[in-house]
Amino acid sequence: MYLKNLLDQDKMLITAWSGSASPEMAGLMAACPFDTVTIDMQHGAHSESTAFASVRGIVAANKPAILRIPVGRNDLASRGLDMGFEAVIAPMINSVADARAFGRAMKYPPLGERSWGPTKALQVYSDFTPARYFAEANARTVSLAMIETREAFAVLDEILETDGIDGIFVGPSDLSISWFNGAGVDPHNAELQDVIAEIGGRARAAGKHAAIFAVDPADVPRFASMGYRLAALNTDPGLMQAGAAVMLGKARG
Ligand code: 3PY
Ligand code: MG
Repeated sequence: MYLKNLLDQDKMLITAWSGSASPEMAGLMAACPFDTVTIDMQHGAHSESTAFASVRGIVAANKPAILRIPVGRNDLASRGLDMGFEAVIAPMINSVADARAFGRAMKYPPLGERSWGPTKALQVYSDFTPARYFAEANARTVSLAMIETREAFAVLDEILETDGIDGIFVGPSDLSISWFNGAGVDPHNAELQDVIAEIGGRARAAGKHAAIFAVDPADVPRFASMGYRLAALNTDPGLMQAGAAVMLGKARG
């Protein structure tokens, strides 16, 4: 099922987060009971070739593929869609101009300026003819603007109204750094939870998707109660460490 349709079901979706530059690992995560897999090109080790090579394995597992681009790389947003990613997360969207530039790269006219060339997407989704892809792409592709600074929070409503922006994705770690002016990384800070709740509520009130990164599994139900409907659950190294701790603990009694 397409991500857009999964999001329309209005239940909390959980995405795996692939930072290791390995299409095999991304495919393995897609085979786990996650709802989607996100390939991270901002802080993850993925190159363009490992990111693009990951799509087929994710789609083969019948899961939507999501891409996080590096800061300001809107060229990779449209290219990622061309390669078959259904959604793109853009970090550090701190102004309406940032949001507008991201939205333009994600949507064909009249909403944006995306250029035609979804060759790989048309192969991956064999139910699409070029005409049908063009007709449906603007409604089906999902653009998520990362809200992770005070500057972004100050213009949240304007970002939510920007053409081509389908929703927001909160980065609680960067938001904590910005909110407390560099005092530390504190994504679980109590004051910050009120800010995160307000962002989720305002996104939903504007009719937009609310997504967020969860460091701990216990964060996910709390974020769901704030209106979020897509959460990333830590990272592939994090899963490995948590799994190793459980298995080694049992093995060593
Ligand atoms: C953040 O918490 O700042 C993120 O970008 C999560 O990946
Ligand atoms: Mg961040």
